[in-house]
Order: sequence, then structure tokens, then C-alpha cells
Amino acid sequence: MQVGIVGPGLSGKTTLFNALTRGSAATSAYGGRREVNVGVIQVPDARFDWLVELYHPRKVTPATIEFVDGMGGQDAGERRGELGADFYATVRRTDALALVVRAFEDEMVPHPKGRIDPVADAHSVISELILADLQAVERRLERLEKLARGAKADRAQTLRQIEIFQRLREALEEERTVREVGLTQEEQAAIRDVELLTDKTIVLVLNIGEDQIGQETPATQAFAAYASEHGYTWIALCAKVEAEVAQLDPQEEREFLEAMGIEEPARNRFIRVCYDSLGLISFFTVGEDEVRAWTIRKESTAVQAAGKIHSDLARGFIRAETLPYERLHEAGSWNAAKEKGYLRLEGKEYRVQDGDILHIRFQV
Ligand SMILES: Nc1nc2c(ncn2[C@@H]2O[C@H](COP(=O)(O)OP(=O)(O)OP(=O)(O)O)[C@@H](O)[C@H]2O)c(=O)[nH]1
Ligand SMILES: [Mg+2]
Repeated sequence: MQVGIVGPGLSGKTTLFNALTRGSAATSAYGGRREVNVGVIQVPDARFDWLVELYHPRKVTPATIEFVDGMGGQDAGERRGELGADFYATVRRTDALALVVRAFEDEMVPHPKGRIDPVADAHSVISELILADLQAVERRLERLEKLARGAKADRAQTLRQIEIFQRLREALEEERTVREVGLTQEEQAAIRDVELLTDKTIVLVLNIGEDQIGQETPATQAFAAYASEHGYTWIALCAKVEAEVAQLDPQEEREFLEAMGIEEPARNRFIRVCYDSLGLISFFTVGEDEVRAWTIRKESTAVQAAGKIHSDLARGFIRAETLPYERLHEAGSWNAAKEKGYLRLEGKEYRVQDGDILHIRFQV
């Protein structure tokens, strides 16, 4: 799973990337940097940490997400509101976008457009994504219409696709995203190969100033209203403080957060929000050898989960011994949970729930 960090110049993308990866990629007060930063980070999960404490396994494998920063589009051209071709090429390959816009004020870091307006910034980037989609949809429609005139055996399917793309064109022309159209799963499958940008999950990140942490301001209210109108998930955080906190060692970090009266760093919340809005959940496998978190899509079946671990487990699937994390946590050990009757045997079609601990019985 890959999340692309995008946004206008000098909005704090690289700073956020550093906060996420505890890294120190070069940021700049002038912009114009073109390095691509890629980092794989662990998805913070208190349940996973508890399982590791319980089993003391030889190997520990948490769930991860990859973040990519610096995907082009940050040159002078972007300042005029044009994202470069390389930008679209890289963005197309990501599974979701984190769109960082700026609410922080800092005289030393002039906003490229000379004003602080996060809603306008978000809107302007999304408009460009919409425009790119509109062009892609129009190109595809031309091809399909040619195909329909040629009238072969799959004419009905072609006409069906034309109908879907026309609906998309109409929405995009009205500045609505592909997401907002609300296609059925079948319709989504029919358009998937076009890889439309506004079909992706977009998480909005409002990068607030150090002095705005924990405050509700007219700016955050306006942003909340904008996000809810279009159905975007959003989060406010101060990238600069998050990046500083990420540099502390765990003990210092705990003390710092306690002193600030904060339960956990905002970057953890942000990572979980990304995971969640990608429609992902975790199930666990446990033992003395390894405690591991596995990432699957919501609604996945037990046999799909088994296949994630190994294709043999899916092929020879018999049953999935299933124990919800909460039950194990309450009972204190696997055996105690078993005695209490918490352990269930589930079949192939069982929909795996977030936090299930699975042990797959199989035979090949
Ligand atoms: N005061 C303040 N400054 C910030 C914050 N986030 C980022 N900055 C500063 O803004 C400048 C630009 O930050 P970057 O993270 O490089 O921004 P960027 O979006 O990656 O910039 P480009 O890649 O050039 O588009 C740096 O000097 C940061 O220190 C913040 O929350 N508060
Ligand atoms: Mg940058």
C-alpha cells in the first residue's frame, strides 16, 4: 500500500514525511526541491504491541504503509498552478493521496501564492486532478465511440462503458470527483484500467501552526465544512512539531506528550486514518516464533486471509480458528480464552474482522 504526499509548494509535505519516518530528508524554506523520498513505516497498533508483550516472539512483523514524498510538481510551474507530467505518472501508481495544505503562518516561509487559504489550496490541487481525469475520460470516450461504430460482438459492453464514462465526464465537468459519483463495484471494475486520480482515497491534512494546536479557529471550521461537503477524511496536525517529536527517543517522547497533555502523537492518528480510509484492516497470527499483523481489505473472507499468509493455506483450507483480540486480551492467554469458549471455528466464507487472531487449519 502506497500513499502519495501531495500538495502545493511549501505546505510542509517533506516535514510531514520526516515526522512519519522519523527521518531527516531535506526541507526548504524556498521550495524547488525535487528529491523523491520513499519510506516504509509501521502502522501503530496498541493491540499488536500487547500481543508482542504476551508472546515474546523471536520475530515481530507489524503492518506497514509506504509513503512517497516529492513526486514532482513542486517547481516554479507548480506555483502558477500547473502540476508537471511526471507528477501524474507517479501519482497514478499510488493507492491513496495525502493532500497537505498550509494553515501555518511563518514570515520566513512565504506562501507561494502570498496568502494563507487552505480551502482554496486544497480546491486548486483537486481541481487539477479533476482536470487530468476529465482529459483521460475524454480520450477513452473517443476510443470507445470509435469501437462502437465498428460494431463487433462486444458492442453491448462497449455501450455500457460509454454510458459510465459519459456519467463521469458530466460529474468531472461539474468539478465533482470520481469518488463523489458513487459508482457500483461492477462499474468501478469496468473503468479500473483508466486509473483515474480522483477515484483514489484522498485524505486532507491541514498543517496548522505551533500556536494553533488543539484550537478550533475559523480556518479549521471552514476546512471541516469543505471536507465534509465533499466527503473527504481530514486531520489537523502541526507537521513541524510532529517532526520534532519524532526525533525524540521513546522515553523522552512519552514525557513530552504527557507534559503537553496529549495521548499520542498526531502522526499516529494520521497513519491510522490513512489505513482506515484505504479500507484496510489487520488480522494477527501469533506464536513464539512470530507475532505478525497482516493487512487485508475489509470484507475479506477467511480463505482470502489464509491466502495472504501462504497460497497452500488457501488451497488446503479446512477451518480458521478465530479469536477476537478483545477476547484474548480479556482472558489473558490463548488457553484461558479457549476454556472460556471464546475460540471459534470459522469456515471459508467467514468475513474476517479487524483484530481477529487467526490460526488456519489446513491440509495439502
Ligand atoms: N512554522 C511552521 N513551519 C513549518 C511547518 N511545517 C513546515 N514548515 C516549514 O515550511 C518550510 C517548507 O517545509 P517543507 O516540508 O519543505 O515543505 P514542502 O511542502 O515539502 O515544500 P516543497 O517540497 O518545496 O514543495 C520549512 O522551512 C519548514 O520548516 C509548520 O507546521 N509550522
Ligand atoms: Mg518537499
